[in-house]
Amino acid sequence: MRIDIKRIENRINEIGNIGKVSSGGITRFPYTDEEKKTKELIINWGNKIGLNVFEDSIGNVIFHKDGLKNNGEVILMGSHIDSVPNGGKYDGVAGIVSYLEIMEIFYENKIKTKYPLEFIIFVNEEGCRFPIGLMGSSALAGRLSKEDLYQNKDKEGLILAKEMEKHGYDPDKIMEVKYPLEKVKAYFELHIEQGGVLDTRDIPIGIVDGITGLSVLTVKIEGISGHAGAFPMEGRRDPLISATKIIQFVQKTALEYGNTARGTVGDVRVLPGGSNVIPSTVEFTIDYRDLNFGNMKNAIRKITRYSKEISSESGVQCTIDVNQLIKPVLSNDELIEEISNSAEKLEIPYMNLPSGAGHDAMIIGQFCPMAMIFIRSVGGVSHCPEEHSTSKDIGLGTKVLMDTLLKVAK
Ligand code: HGY
Ligand code: MN
Ligand code: MN
Repeated sequence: MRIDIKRIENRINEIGNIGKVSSGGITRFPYTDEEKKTKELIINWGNKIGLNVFEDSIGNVIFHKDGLKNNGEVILMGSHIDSVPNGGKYDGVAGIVSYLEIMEIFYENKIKTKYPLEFIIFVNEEGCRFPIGLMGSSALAGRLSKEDLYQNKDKEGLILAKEMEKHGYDPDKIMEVKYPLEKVKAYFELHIEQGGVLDTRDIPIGIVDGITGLSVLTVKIEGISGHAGAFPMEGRRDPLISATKIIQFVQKTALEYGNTARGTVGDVRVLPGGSNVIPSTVEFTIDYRDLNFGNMKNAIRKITRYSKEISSESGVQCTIDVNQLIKPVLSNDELIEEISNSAEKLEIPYMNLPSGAGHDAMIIGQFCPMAMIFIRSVGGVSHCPEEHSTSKDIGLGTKVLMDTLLKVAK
Protein backbone atom coordinates (compact mmCIF):
# COMPACT_ATOMS: atom_id res chain seq x y z
CA MET A 1 0.00 0.00 0.00
CA ARG A 2 1.55 3.20 -1.24
CA ILE A 3 1.70 6.43 0.76
CA ASP A 4 0.57 9.30 -1.49
CA ILE A 5 3.30 11.87 -0.82
CA LYS A 6 1.69 14.40 -3.18
CA ARG A 7 -1.58 14.20 -1.24
CA ILE A 8 0.35 14.76 2.01
CA GLU A 9 2.10 17.76 0.50
CA ASN A 10 -1.10 19.25 -0.95
CA ARG A 11 -2.95 18.91 2.37
CA ILE A 12 -0.15 20.49 4.37
CA ASN A 13 -0.04 23.38 1.89
CA GLU A 14 -3.82 23.79 1.88
CA ILE A 15 -3.90 23.94 5.69
CA GLY A 16 -0.82 26.17 5.60
CA ASN A 17 -2.75 28.77 3.60
CA ILE A 18 -5.07 29.34 6.56
CA GLY A 19 -3.70 31.81 9.09
CA LYS A 20 -0.86 33.14 6.95
CA VAL A 21 0.56 36.44 8.31
CA SER A 22 2.51 39.21 6.54
CA SER A 23 5.75 38.24 8.34
CA GLY A 24 5.70 34.99 6.33
CA GLY A 25 4.60 32.54 9.00
CA ILE A 26 1.29 31.23 10.27
CA THR A 27 -0.71 32.46 13.24
CA ARG A 28 -3.60 30.08 13.86
CA PHE A 29 -4.84 30.57 17.42
CA PRO A 30 -7.60 28.57 19.14
CA TYR A 31 -11.15 29.96 19.06
CA THR A 32 -10.57 31.99 15.94
CA ASP A 33 -12.02 31.89 12.42
CA GLU A 34 -8.72 30.50 11.13
CA GLU A 35 -8.98 27.53 13.45
CA LYS A 36 -12.65 27.01 12.48
CA LYS A 37 -11.81 27.01 8.74
CA THR A 38 -8.97 24.54 9.28
CA LYS A 39 -11.18 22.17 11.25
CA GLU A 40 -13.89 22.33 8.54
CA LEU A 41 -11.32 21.43 5.89
CA ILE A 42 -9.99 18.43 7.84
CA ILE A 43 -13.47 17.27 8.90
CA ASN A 44 -14.50 17.35 5.25
CA TRP A 45 -11.54 15.15 4.30
CA GLY A 46 -12.40 12.82 7.19
CA ASN A 47 -16.05 12.50 6.22
CA LYS A 48 -15.08 11.60 2.65
CA ILE A 49 -13.17 8.53 3.88
CA GLY A 50 -15.94 7.25 6.08
CA LEU A 51 -14.69 8.50 9.44
CA ASN A 52 -17.17 9.38 12.16
CA VAL A 53 -16.30 12.86 13.39
CA PHE A 54 -17.26 14.34 16.74
CA GLU A 55 -16.31 17.72 18.19
CA ASP A 56 -16.55 17.98 21.97
CA SER A 57 -17.83 21.00 23.89
CA ILE A 58 -14.43 22.69 24.14
CA GLY A 59 -13.24 22.08 20.58
CA ASN A 60 -11.33 18.79 20.53
CA VAL A 61 -12.21 16.98 17.28
CA ILE A 62 -12.30 13.17 17.39
CA PHE A 63 -12.10 11.12 14.16
CA HIS A 64 -13.19 7.49 14.51
CA LYS A 65 -12.80 4.44 12.27
CA ASP A 66 -14.64 1.34 13.43
CA GLY A 67 -12.67 -1.84 14.00
CA LEU A 68 -13.94 -5.42 13.93
CA LYS A 69 -14.39 -5.27 17.72
CA ASN A 70 -15.84 -1.94 18.83
CA ASN A 71 -16.79 -2.15 22.45
CA GLY A 72 -13.39 -2.28 24.09
CA GLU A 73 -9.92 -0.87 23.59
CA VAL A 74 -9.01 1.64 20.90
CA ILE A 75 -5.80 2.70 19.21
CA LEU A 76 -5.47 6.45 19.50
CA MET A 77 -3.39 9.06 17.68
CA GLY A 78 -3.38 12.82 18.07
CA SER A 79 -1.82 16.22 17.57
CA HIS A 80 -2.85 19.82 17.02
CA ILE A 81 -3.53 22.49 14.40
CA ASP A 82 -3.08 25.61 16.50
CA SER A 83 0.22 27.41 16.06
CA VAL A 84 2.56 29.81 17.80
CA PRO A 85 2.56 33.40 16.48
CA ASN A 86 4.27 33.55 13.06
CA GLY A 87 4.86 29.81 13.27
CA GLY A 88 5.53 27.13 10.68
CA LYS A 89 3.12 24.94 8.72
CA TYR A 90 4.28 21.50 9.92
CA ASP A 91 4.08 21.76 13.73
CA GLY A 92 1.13 19.56 14.71
CA VAL A 93 -0.31 19.52 11.19
CA ALA A 94 2.20 16.91 9.94
CA GLY A 95 0.72 14.42 12.39
CA ILE A 96 -2.90 15.14 11.51
CA VAL A 97 -2.18 14.85 7.77
CA SER A 98 -0.28 11.62 8.38
CA TYR A 99 -3.21 10.04 10.24
CA LEU A 100 -5.58 11.16 7.46
CA GLU A 101 -3.28 9.51 4.91
CA ILE A 102 -3.30 6.20 6.79
CA MET A 103 -7.08 6.29 7.23
CA GLU A 104 -7.48 7.09 3.51
CA ILE A 105 -5.29 4.14 2.50
CA PHE A 106 -7.24 1.83 4.82
CA TYR A 107 -10.47 3.19 3.33
CA GLU A 108 -9.28 2.70 -0.27
CA ASN A 109 -8.07 -0.84 0.52
CA LYS A 110 -11.08 -1.73 2.69
CA ILE A 111 -8.83 -2.54 5.63
CA LYS A 112 -10.45 -2.97 9.00
CA THR A 113 -8.21 -3.50 12.02
CA LYS A 114 -9.41 -5.46 15.02
CA TYR A 115 -9.38 -2.40 17.29
CA PRO A 116 -11.03 0.86 16.27
CA LEU A 117 -8.64 3.64 15.23
CA GLU A 118 -9.13 7.20 16.41
CA PHE A 119 -7.21 10.41 16.05
CA ILE A 120 -7.85 13.68 17.84
CA ILE A 121 -7.14 17.29 16.98
CA PHE A 122 -6.39 18.58 20.48
CA VAL A 123 -7.42 22.19 21.02
CA ASN A 124 -4.95 24.85 22.23
CA GLU A 125 -1.83 22.68 22.39
CA GLU A 126 0.52 25.65 22.13
CA GLY A 127 -0.99 27.85 24.82
CA CYS A 128 0.24 30.98 23.03
CA ARG A 129 -2.97 32.97 22.85
CA PHE A 130 -4.25 31.72 26.20
CA PRO A 131 -1.34 30.62 28.44
CA ILE A 132 -2.80 27.18 29.18
CA GLY A 133 -1.01 24.87 26.74
CA LEU A 134 -1.82 21.19 26.19
CA MET A 135 -5.34 22.32 27.01
CA GLY A 136 -7.38 19.88 24.91
CA SER A 137 -5.47 16.79 26.02
CA SER A 138 -5.44 17.99 29.65
CA ALA A 139 -9.22 18.41 29.51
CA LEU A 140 -9.68 14.88 28.08
CA ALA A 141 -7.55 13.66 30.99
CA GLY A 142 -9.89 15.45 33.41
CA ARG A 143 -7.08 17.77 34.44
CA LEU A 144 -8.82 21.13 33.78
CA SER A 145 -11.51 22.94 35.73
CA LYS A 146 -14.06 25.56 34.77
CA GLU A 147 -12.06 28.09 36.81
CA ASP A 148 -9.04 27.51 34.55
CA LEU A 149 -11.14 28.63 31.60
CA TYR A 150 -12.70 31.66 33.30
CA GLN A 151 -9.42 32.87 34.84
CA ASN A 152 -7.39 32.70 31.65
CA LYS A 153 -7.06 35.82 29.47
CA ASP A 154 -5.27 36.63 26.23
CA LYS A 155 -3.13 39.73 25.72
CA GLU A 156 -6.15 41.84 24.89
CA GLY A 157 -7.70 40.79 28.18
CA LEU A 158 -10.31 38.59 26.47
CA ILE A 159 -11.40 35.76 28.75
CA LEU A 160 -10.82 32.24 27.41
CA ALA A 161 -14.24 30.93 28.48
CA LYS A 162 -15.98 33.87 26.79
CA GLU A 163 -14.03 33.38 23.55
CA MET A 164 -14.99 29.71 23.64
CA GLU A 165 -18.67 30.65 23.94
CA LYS A 166 -18.33 33.18 21.11
CA HIS A 167 -17.20 30.30 18.88
CA GLY A 168 -20.05 28.03 19.93
CA TYR A 169 -18.28 25.98 22.61
CA ASP A 170 -19.40 25.47 26.19
CA PRO A 171 -16.73 25.97 28.89
CA ASP A 172 -19.21 24.94 31.58
CA LYS A 173 -19.19 21.43 30.13
CA ILE A 174 -15.42 21.05 30.60
CA MET A 175 -15.84 18.13 32.98
CA GLU A 176 -17.96 16.25 30.42
CA VAL A 177 -15.19 16.11 27.82
CA LYS A 178 -13.33 13.42 29.76
CA TYR A 179 -12.12 10.66 27.40
CA PRO A 180 -11.87 6.98 28.55
CA LEU A 181 -8.06 6.91 28.40
CA GLU A 182 -8.06 3.61 30.29
CA LYS A 183 -9.48 2.09 27.07
CA VAL A 184 -6.52 3.28 24.98
CA LYS A 185 -4.40 0.27 24.07
CA ALA A 186 -1.74 2.52 22.53
CA TYR A 187 -1.33 6.22 21.80
CA PHE A 188 0.89 7.35 18.91
CA GLU A 189 1.87 10.87 17.98
CA LEU A 190 3.74 11.68 14.77
CA HIS A 191 5.36 15.13 14.98
CA ILE A 192 8.21 17.13 13.51
CA GLU A 193 11.34 17.03 15.68
CA GLN A 194 11.67 20.83 15.84
CA GLY A 195 15.39 20.54 16.62
CA GLY A 196 18.44 19.56 14.59
CA VAL A 197 19.39 16.11 15.91
CA LEU A 198 17.98 14.16 12.93
CA ASP A 199 19.01 16.72 10.33
CA THR A 200 22.67 16.92 11.45
CA ARG A 201 22.85 13.11 11.25
CA ASP A 202 20.93 12.97 7.96
CA ILE A 203 18.32 10.60 9.41
CA PRO A 204 14.70 11.01 8.25
CA ILE A 205 12.81 9.78 11.32
CA GLY A 206 13.27 9.45 15.08
CA ILE A 207 11.69 7.30 17.75
CA VAL A 208 11.18 9.29 20.93
CA ASP A 209 12.46 7.76 24.20
CA GLY A 210 10.74 10.30 26.39
CA ILE A 211 9.38 13.85 26.54
CA THR A 212 11.01 16.51 28.66
CA GLY A 213 9.36 17.93 31.79
CA LEU A 214 7.77 21.31 31.10
CA SER A 215 6.88 24.27 33.26
CA VAL A 216 5.51 27.72 32.45
CA LEU A 217 5.71 30.49 35.04
CA THR A 218 4.24 33.98 34.71
CA VAL A 219 6.08 36.77 36.54
CA LYS A 220 4.62 40.17 37.35
CA ILE A 221 6.84 42.93 38.76
CA GLU A 222 5.24 46.18 39.92
CA GLY A 223 7.24 49.34 40.61
CA ILE A 224 6.62 53.07 40.53
CA SER A 225 6.14 54.79 37.22
CA GLY A 226 7.41 58.29 36.55
CA HIS A 227 8.82 60.81 34.10
CA ALA A 228 11.96 59.54 32.35
CA GLY A 229 13.55 62.97 32.58
CA ALA A 230 12.24 64.60 35.71
CA PHE A 231 12.61 61.60 38.01
CA PRO A 232 16.28 61.29 39.26
CA MET A 233 18.04 57.94 39.03
CA GLU A 234 18.27 57.62 42.81
CA GLY A 235 15.13 56.27 44.45
CA ARG A 236 13.67 54.84 41.27
CA ARG A 237 11.62 51.66 41.60
CA ASP A 238 11.93 50.53 38.02
CA PRO A 239 10.47 46.98 37.61
CA LEU A 240 12.29 46.48 34.33
CA ILE A 241 15.70 46.55 36.04
CA SER A 242 14.73 43.65 38.29
CA ALA A 243 13.09 41.84 35.36
CA THR A 244 16.26 41.95 33.28
CA LYS A 245 18.30 40.53 36.19
CA ILE A 246 15.79 37.69 36.64
CA ILE A 247 15.81 36.93 32.90
CA GLN A 248 19.61 36.67 32.98
CA PHE A 249 19.30 34.40 36.03
CA VAL A 250 16.95 32.04 34.17
CA GLN A 251 19.53 31.55 31.43
CA LYS A 252 22.36 31.16 33.99
CA THR A 253 20.39 28.52 35.90
CA ALA A 254 19.61 26.45 32.80
CA LEU A 255 23.25 26.59 31.74
CA GLU A 256 24.32 25.51 35.23
CA TYR A 257 22.06 22.44 35.08
CA GLY A 258 23.18 21.91 31.48
CA ASN A 259 22.43 18.81 29.38
CA THR A 260 18.62 18.64 28.92
CA ALA A 261 17.80 21.83 30.89
CA ARG A 262 16.19 24.67 28.89
CA GLY A 263 15.25 28.15 30.17
CA THR A 264 13.48 30.63 27.88
CA VAL A 265 11.78 33.98 28.34
CA GLY A 266 9.77 34.48 25.18
CA ASP A 267 7.04 36.91 26.08
CA VAL A 268 7.78 40.20 27.88
CA ARG A 269 5.34 43.05 28.32
CA VAL A 270 6.46 46.46 29.64
CA LEU A 271 3.64 48.76 30.79
CA PRO A 272 2.64 51.43 30.03
CA GLY A 273 5.21 51.15 27.23
CA GLY A 274 6.15 54.80 26.66
CA SER A 275 9.74 55.62 25.71
CA ASN A 276 9.75 58.57 28.16
CA VAL A 277 7.94 56.76 30.98
CA ILE A 278 9.57 54.74 33.75
CA PRO A 279 7.65 51.44 33.55
CA SER A 280 5.06 50.73 36.20
CA THR A 281 4.74 47.00 35.53
CA VAL A 282 6.61 44.27 33.72
CA GLU A 283 5.02 40.89 32.98
CA PHE A 284 6.89 37.99 31.45
CA THR A 285 6.74 34.21 31.04
CA ILE A 286 9.45 31.73 31.99
CA ASP A 287 9.41 28.45 30.05
CA TYR A 288 11.64 26.04 31.98
CA ARG A 289 12.15 22.41 30.94
CA ASP A 290 14.28 19.43 31.82
CA LEU A 291 14.16 15.67 31.28
CA ASN A 292 15.38 15.49 34.89
CA PHE A 293 12.32 16.41 36.94
CA GLY A 294 14.26 16.87 40.20
CA ASN A 295 16.59 19.36 38.56
CA MET A 296 13.64 21.17 36.99
CA LYS A 297 11.91 21.61 40.34
CA ASN A 298 15.15 22.78 41.98
CA ALA A 299 15.73 25.27 39.20
CA ILE A 300 12.23 26.68 39.58
CA ARG A 301 12.78 27.02 43.34
CA LYS A 302 16.10 28.85 42.73
CA ILE A 303 14.58 31.21 40.15
CA THR A 304 11.62 31.97 42.42
CA ARG A 305 13.85 32.65 45.43
CA TYR A 306 16.18 34.89 43.39
CA SER A 307 13.25 36.82 41.90
CA LYS A 308 11.81 37.58 45.34
CA GLU A 309 15.21 38.61 46.75
CA ILE A 310 16.17 40.89 43.86
CA SER A 311 12.74 42.51 43.83
CA SER A 312 12.65 43.27 47.54
CA GLU A 313 16.18 44.74 47.34
CA SER A 314 14.91 47.10 44.62
CA GLY A 315 11.68 47.94 46.43
CA VAL A 316 9.42 46.45 43.73
CA GLN A 317 6.64 43.87 44.10
CA CYS A 318 7.17 40.47 42.48
CA THR A 319 4.46 37.81 42.03
CA ILE A 320 5.17 34.49 40.34
CA ASP A 321 2.50 32.01 39.22
CA VAL A 322 3.29 28.49 38.06
CA ASN A 323 0.84 28.07 35.17
CA GLN A 324 2.05 24.64 34.16
CA LEU A 325 4.23 21.96 35.72
CA ILE A 326 4.31 18.65 33.85
CA LYS A 327 6.73 15.87 34.71
CA PRO A 328 8.78 14.13 32.01
CA VAL A 329 6.99 11.17 30.44
CA LEU A 330 8.76 8.08 29.07
CA SER A 331 7.56 6.30 25.93
CA ASN A 332 6.37 2.72 26.19
CA ASP A 333 9.17 0.21 25.53
CA GLU A 334 7.00 -2.31 23.67
CA LEU A 335 5.69 0.39 21.33
CA ILE A 336 9.23 1.66 20.75
CA GLU A 337 10.17 -1.91 19.86
CA GLU A 338 7.24 -2.24 17.44
CA ILE A 339 8.11 1.03 15.69
CA SER A 340 11.83 0.11 15.48
CA ASN A 341 10.97 -3.29 13.99
CA SER A 342 8.75 -1.62 11.38
CA ALA A 343 11.44 0.90 10.45
CA GLU A 344 14.02 -1.90 10.12
CA LYS A 345 11.65 -4.07 8.06
CA LEU A 346 10.98 -1.10 5.75
CA GLU A 347 14.71 -0.27 5.72
CA ILE A 348 14.05 3.30 6.84
CA PRO A 349 16.95 4.78 8.85
CA TYR A 350 15.98 5.99 12.32
CA MET A 351 17.45 6.86 15.69
CA ASN A 352 16.16 7.11 19.25
CA LEU A 353 16.12 10.52 20.86
CA PRO A 354 14.39 12.51 23.64
CA SER A 355 11.91 15.25 22.88
CA GLY A 356 12.87 18.74 24.14
CA ALA A 357 9.53 19.99 22.87
CA GLY A 358 6.32 19.33 24.76
CA HIS A 359 3.47 17.42 23.12
CA ASP A 360 -0.04 16.22 23.92
CA ALA A 361 1.60 12.79 24.17
CA MET A 362 3.05 13.87 27.53
CA ILE A 363 -0.44 14.22 28.93
CA ILE A 364 -2.00 11.17 27.28
CA GLY A 365 1.13 9.12 28.01
CA GLN A 366 0.49 9.44 31.74
CA PHE A 367 -2.61 7.27 31.33
CA CYS A 368 -1.77 4.72 28.63
CA PRO A 369 1.17 3.31 26.61
CA MET A 370 2.55 6.12 24.42
CA ALA A 371 5.08 6.45 21.62
CA MET A 372 6.12 9.20 19.24
CA ILE A 373 7.61 9.23 15.75
CA PHE A 374 9.65 12.31 14.85
CA ILE A 375 10.11 13.68 11.35
CA ARG A 376 13.37 15.46 10.49
CA SER A 377 13.20 19.26 10.73
CA VAL A 378 15.30 20.67 7.91
CA GLY A 379 17.85 23.09 9.40
CA GLY A 380 16.65 22.16 12.90
CA VAL A 381 14.36 25.18 13.16
CA SER A 382 10.70 25.38 14.18
CA HIS A 383 8.16 27.81 15.61
CA CYS A 384 9.11 30.17 12.76
CA PRO A 385 8.30 30.59 9.04
CA GLU A 386 11.50 28.73 8.09
CA GLU A 387 10.14 25.53 9.70
CA HIS A 388 10.33 22.80 7.05
CA SER A 389 10.01 19.04 6.72
CA THR A 390 9.90 17.24 3.38
CA SER A 391 6.79 15.36 2.33
CA LYS A 392 9.16 12.49 1.57
CA ASP A 393 10.23 12.30 5.22
CA ILE A 394 6.63 12.70 6.42
CA GLY A 395 5.77 9.88 4.01
CA LEU A 396 8.49 7.67 5.53
CA GLY A 397 7.25 8.38 9.05
CA THR A 398 3.68 7.66 7.92
CA LYS A 399 4.78 4.37 6.38
CA VAL A 400 6.42 3.29 9.64
CA LEU A 401 3.37 4.36 11.67
CA MET A 402 1.01 2.52 9.30
CA ASP A 403 3.06 -0.66 9.53
CA THR A 404 3.15 -0.37 13.31
CA LEU A 405 -0.62 0.18 13.48
CA LEU A 406 -1.27 -2.92 11.38
CA LYS A 407 0.60 -4.94 14.02
CA VAL A 408 -0.61 -3.23 17.20
CA ALA A 409 -4.25 -2.78 16.10
CA LYS A 410 -4.73 -6.14 14.44
O1 HGY B 1 6.16 24.37 23.59
C1 HGY B 1 6.23 23.24 23.11
O2 HGY B 1 7.13 22.47 23.39
C2 HGY B 1 5.20 22.82 22.13
O3 HGY B 1 5.57 23.32 20.88
N1 HGY B 1 3.90 23.32 22.49
MN1 MN C 1 4.75 23.91 18.83
MN1 MN D 1 3.55 20.81 18.27
